[in-house]
Amino acid sequence: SKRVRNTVVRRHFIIGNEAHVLPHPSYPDPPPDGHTKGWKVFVRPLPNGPDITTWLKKVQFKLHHTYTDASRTIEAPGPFEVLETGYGEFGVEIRLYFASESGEKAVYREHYLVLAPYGSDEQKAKQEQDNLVVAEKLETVEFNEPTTDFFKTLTSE
Ligand code: SLL
Repeated sequence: SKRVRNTVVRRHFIIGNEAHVLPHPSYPDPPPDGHTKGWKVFVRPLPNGPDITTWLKKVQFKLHHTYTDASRTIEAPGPFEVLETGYGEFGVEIRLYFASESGEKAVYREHYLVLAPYGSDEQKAKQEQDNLVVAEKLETVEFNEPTTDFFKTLTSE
């Protein structure tokens, strides 16, 4: 299909995780043997940002091979997130799939799970007190010369 020449469309979103020491109300009690942390990995819009499900249709999260069904696929409307318990940190392999009219291949990102408090002593103390660790980053995808149909989707928000 036709493409919009000399045009780049960028979209921003968040990839991150939150983590808690178990037990915690969001996770099964008792946790599986040896599991000390509960965590959630997610792909989400910016706070008060535009909907991302117009252009983002599916997210595959590939967990460490020690998990059963390590590949977790979430279709729009999501939420694009995986809630789990475990004991260790690892890199989550994330594949983003776009609206079919885009003709775009999936885009790959890695998010390294952060389960332990980090930062200054003060920041760590607060994370311990709240029993909440959050590690988020701003991500960008760039669509270079999008198809005319996908361009309409991207700009109709
Ligand atoms: C580590 N390199 O040893 C890492 C490996 C393993 C993560 C982390 C439990 C999986 C399950 C789990 O947390 N696996 O029992 O379902 O720190």
